[in-house]
Amino acid sequence: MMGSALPMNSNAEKTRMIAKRLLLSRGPALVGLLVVGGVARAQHGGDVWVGRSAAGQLKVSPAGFVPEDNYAPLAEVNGPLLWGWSDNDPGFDHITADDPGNDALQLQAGAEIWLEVVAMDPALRMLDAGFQLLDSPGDATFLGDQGLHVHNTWHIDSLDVDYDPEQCVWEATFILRDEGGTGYAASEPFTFHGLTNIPLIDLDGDFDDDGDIDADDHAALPVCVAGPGVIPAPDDPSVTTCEVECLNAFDFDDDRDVDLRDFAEYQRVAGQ
Ligand SMILES: [Ca+2]
Ligand SMILES: [Ca+2]
Ligand SMILES: [Ca+2]
Ligand SMILES: [Ca+2]
Repeated sequence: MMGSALPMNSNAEKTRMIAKRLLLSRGPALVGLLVVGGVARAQHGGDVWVGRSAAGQLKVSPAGFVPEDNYAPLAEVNGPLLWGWSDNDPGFDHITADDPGNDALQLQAGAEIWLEVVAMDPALRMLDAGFQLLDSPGDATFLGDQGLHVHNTWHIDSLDVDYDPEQCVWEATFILRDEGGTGYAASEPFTFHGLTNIPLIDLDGDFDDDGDIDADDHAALPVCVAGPGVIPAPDDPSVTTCEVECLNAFDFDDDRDVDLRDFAEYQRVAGQ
């Protein structure tokens, strides 16, 4: 690995401060909380699978966690180190078997794979096993060789001055790049669309989760309907501004939209 790839900017200082707070507060027990995985084991279906195309470009396999299509709910955390929401999933795993149908092949010996930030929403950040903070374009962390398997820490920071309480989905865009002898081309940028602080639950039409389906729930439906194949974009602060709340309540067929098919199912359960 090339030392020059380590970002030596203000992030290094931020990282040091976090590590210091960590070690001063609880020591190794907390370190253990932040560092999960890294050992070879069965391929994680909930992880991003990293591989390459036959033409030698790094890529994310569509057979694993698809950043653009999958929600990743983070769990609430209330200190002493992190406030807001955090989780070690999704992680990054290597492809363990060639998948020619998806042009997603295993990495070869000599690969040295890095994850680099292209863009990250305010109040969102990633911490790696070395307590490096990734939140700005160009920040990068080493994922490993051809057998990489890493679970970094995602964190939505509720104390960040830019934290927006009306936001419920955060985005992060990365590229993968190779600094090893394999010399793979960098991946296309890929975006985690669904890092969310809202638990994914099936509310079966009960939008306000009060055990009934009544006028309050009816009122929320039009705010959530966006049509087939379209992720809801609710924009009524008196009801919700959160797509995940809409999908929890009204996406009966679990295809990330609220359309006429969902409406028909809503009418059925509301009529019971
Ligand atoms: Ca209700
Ligand atoms: Ca009610
Ligand atoms: Ca649909
Ligand atoms: Ca649907």
